[in-house]
Amino acid sequence: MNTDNTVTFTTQFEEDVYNGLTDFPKHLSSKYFYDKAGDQLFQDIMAMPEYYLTNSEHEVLSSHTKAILGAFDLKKEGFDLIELGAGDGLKTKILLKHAIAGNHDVHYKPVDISQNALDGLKKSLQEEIPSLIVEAERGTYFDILKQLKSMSSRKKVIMVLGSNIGNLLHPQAIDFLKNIQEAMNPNDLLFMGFDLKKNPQTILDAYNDLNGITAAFNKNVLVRINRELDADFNPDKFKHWEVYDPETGTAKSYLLSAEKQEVTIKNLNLKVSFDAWESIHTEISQKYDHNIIKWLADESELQVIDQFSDSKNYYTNYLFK
Ligand code: AVI
Repeated sequence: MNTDNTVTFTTQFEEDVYNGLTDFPKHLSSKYFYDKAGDQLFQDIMAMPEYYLTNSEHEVLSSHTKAILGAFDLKKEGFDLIELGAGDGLKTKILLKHAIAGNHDVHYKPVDISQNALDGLKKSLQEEIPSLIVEAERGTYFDILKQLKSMSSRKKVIMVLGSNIGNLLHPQAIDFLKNIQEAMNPNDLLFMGFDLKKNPQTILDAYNDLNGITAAFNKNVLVRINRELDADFNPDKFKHWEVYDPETGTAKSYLLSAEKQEVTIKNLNLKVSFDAWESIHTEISQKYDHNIIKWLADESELQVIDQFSDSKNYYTNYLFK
C-alpha cells in the first residue's frame, strides 16, 4: 500500500510487483506465473510437442532407469527421494516404480509450492504405486532446504528435474546449489536435469508456440495482478516476446506493451505508464553446455558422479555428491 511518501507492503507479491514495475527496465518474477490457472497452463506447455524438454527428460529416465538407480548406490539401506518442484511427478514415477519393484525401502518426499499439484500427485501415486510411502510437503525450495539437514538419518537423494534450475541466473543457481550442498551428508546425492544448448530455432519454438499457450502463461502474471491487487491490465494489449542468445544460452521472456498506456494497480495505489513497445522482463530459461554445468558444480563444491543424456543430446541429467 502507498501512503503519502512511504510505501508499506503486506505481502512479498505486493512488494515485488511494486519494485518490478517502478524499476527501469521493468521486470516481474516468473515465480508468480504459478497460481491455479498458471499451474494448468504449465501442464499444457509440458504436453506440447514443441516443448521438447518433457519428452527428452522422460527418455533419459526411461532409457537409463537401471543405470540411474545403480548410480544411486542404494545397496539394502532405505533412502528418501526428495523432489524439489515435483509437479505432476510423471517422470519421477519411472524411478519410483523401479525402486519399489527392486524392493528398495524408498520414502518419496515431493515438495512443491502448489498444493494443487501435490494433491493430484498424492492421489495418482496411491492408485499407481499403493505401497509407496509418500510424505508431501508444500513450500518453496528455500523453506525445505532449511529443513533438509535435520530431516532424517536415512540416505537422501535430492532431485530437481525439468531444468527448473534454468529459471535462475548463474549467481542465483550457484547459491541454490550451495544451499543444497550444505544440506547434504557425505552419503547423499543430488540428481538434477539441465536443458542443453541446441539449434536456437528449436528453443525459440519451445517458448513461442503457435497456439499461444506460452503467451497465455506469460500473461498470467498480469491476470494475477488484476485479481489479487485490483489492477486493470488488459492482457490483449501486451505481446509475448521470446529471445534466445546462443552465446550465453539464455532464453528470455518479455511482455511488450503494444501501445502507450497507463495501468492502475489500486491495492498499491500505483499508476504505471508504458511507452509503446516498452518491455517487462518476466523469465529466463537458461540452456547449458557440459562446461557450464561443471563450472556450476565446482563453484558449489559438488562433485560429478555420473551423467545421462537423451539420444538427441537435447537434455542431460547429472548426479552429484
Ligand atoms: C519451469 N521451467 C523450467 C519452465 C522453463 O522451461 O523455463 C517454465 C516455462 N516457461 C515457459 N515455458 C515453460
